[in-house]
Amino acid sequence: NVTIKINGVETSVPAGTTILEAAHMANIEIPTLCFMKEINAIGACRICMVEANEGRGNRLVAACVYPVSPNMQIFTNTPRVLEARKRTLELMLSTHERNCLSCVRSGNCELQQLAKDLGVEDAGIYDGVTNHYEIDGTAAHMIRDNNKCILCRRCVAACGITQSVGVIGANERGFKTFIGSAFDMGLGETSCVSCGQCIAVCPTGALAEKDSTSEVLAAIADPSKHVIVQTAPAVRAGLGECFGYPIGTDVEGKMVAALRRLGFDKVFDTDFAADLTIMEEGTEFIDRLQNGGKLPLITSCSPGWIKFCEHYYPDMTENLSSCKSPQQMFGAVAKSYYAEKMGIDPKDMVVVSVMPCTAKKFEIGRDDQAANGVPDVDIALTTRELGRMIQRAGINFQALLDEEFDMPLGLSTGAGVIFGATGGVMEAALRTVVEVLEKKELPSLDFQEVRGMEGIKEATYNVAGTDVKLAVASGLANARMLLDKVNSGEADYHFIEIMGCPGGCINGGGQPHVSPAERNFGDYRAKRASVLYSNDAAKAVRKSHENAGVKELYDTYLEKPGSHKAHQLLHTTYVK
Ligand code: HC1
Repeated sequence: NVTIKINGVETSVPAGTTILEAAHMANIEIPTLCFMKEINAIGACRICMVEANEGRGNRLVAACVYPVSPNMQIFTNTPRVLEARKRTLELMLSTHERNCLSCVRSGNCELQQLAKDLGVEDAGIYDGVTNHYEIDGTAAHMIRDNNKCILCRRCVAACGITQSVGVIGANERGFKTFIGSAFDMGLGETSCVSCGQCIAVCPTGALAEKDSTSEVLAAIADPSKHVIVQTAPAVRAGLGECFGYPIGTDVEGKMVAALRRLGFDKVFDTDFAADLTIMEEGTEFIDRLQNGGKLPLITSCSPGWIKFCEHYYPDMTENLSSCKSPQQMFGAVAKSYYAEKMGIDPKDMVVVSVMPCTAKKFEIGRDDQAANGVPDVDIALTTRELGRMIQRAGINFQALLDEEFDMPLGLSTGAGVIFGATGGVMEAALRTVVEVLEKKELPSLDFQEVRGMEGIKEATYNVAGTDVKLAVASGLANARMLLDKVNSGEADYHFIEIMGCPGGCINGGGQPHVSPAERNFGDYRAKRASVLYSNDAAKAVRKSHENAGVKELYDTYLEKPGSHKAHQLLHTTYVK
């Protein structure tokens, strides 16, 4: 350890710690606009400047990259520091489109917050020539508005390093520099996988999901439409953050109440379809295991991962489960089984989904996702969009009393809800597959080895005399590492779960933005995941094959898992 002083107060931190980390340990948050822990220590934005004295007088240094040294004195709050930050910010603002009133990030924009904190009074003092960019709306899920970009390059790091996709970077040089795809192609023309991790880290409104809230409002206002909504597992673990609840608060009941007040005809749960997915995918796994099918079987619920597989590992698409994602299974069942039950023409139904994910916006428009001759799902919203709709409708979210989902598509088990955390699909599948193969009840339903936020997890379970080898990866750079091990023959798993976003859907690209301090130093992913595991533990039924609603669906409509009708509605195909 080394002893240093921060603002005159002595403290001791591990050698090699950066000033930024040391200050955090001493409960002082130094503002950052580009820093991302472990992946983007480039010191580009110069907002984290502090004064450091190593015996040669005070010098301004960038706290995110400058390491502490013995007896260093650090000053984070002097007039010189504040002036340096303010000046840098004013320069950024001089080329930033400042239409804060209508910006989607107004109220939680990091740039706006800093301008307020630093007392930037007239952002126009450096005004002069600026660049003007076309908004890129070519991708199904998001827009890029470079007029609001501050060139922090966090999106570039998220895309290239976290996700190993790398379809964006800096184009041109100097004053003309802008972030975009190679040759300035539209994002929709590249091999972007729609994960939205770039949006999650963007400090401003330069990147945002495509907003579909007005389409939803129009559908609700149309009396000829029966408009139903489904909510993904992870939404209940994130939505509360839009209304000031601490990270890790379960707001399932309030969310249901709010959706009813927005005017949806029925409020259902994607978790129902997650249970259904386990029935289909579990059956597929057992079939492949026992009949020499293609292994490892790889899960198919995460559309960012599916697109990644199709673009970057086309030879492995045969390993993918043919199951549609729960979002899509829900829509297919709603527009067939439920529509028939209710006597509604599927053409008059609008299925809206609320997802923690931006790739779900892309998924709804994929080929082979319209089992009933109409799209399985019509509109996919992110958690953030739902938050905005509730806010705009004037619904006092905090004051709402908990309400229950509608039946029959609102019934779910603990296995369905843990889908939203990395390892959850695997655990849910194991609860069913092990019981089916061993023909007896599991003594414990908790498969701890596949829980937790590590990027890659491995486990082997002896199931009915066979050692079943499993792996779980979240985040696409981790997926790449795992798949390379499989391809090289270094690993021979039977079953793999892959989720596109690090930590799984709880950290999806459509979840509420978290502060830089939480993102870099907090454990927001684990806190959100704990909501799902508590929700699971509190359920009376925790195994997908014991979901009474799913059983009835098979008994009265689909016949059995893997049936012809189940295949027609619930399975899909991939492109190479
Ligand atoms: Fe997910 Fe899924 S868990 S993909 O992570 O399989 O988005 O939450 O809805 O479809 O159920 C997301 C979450 C979600 C699907 C399910």
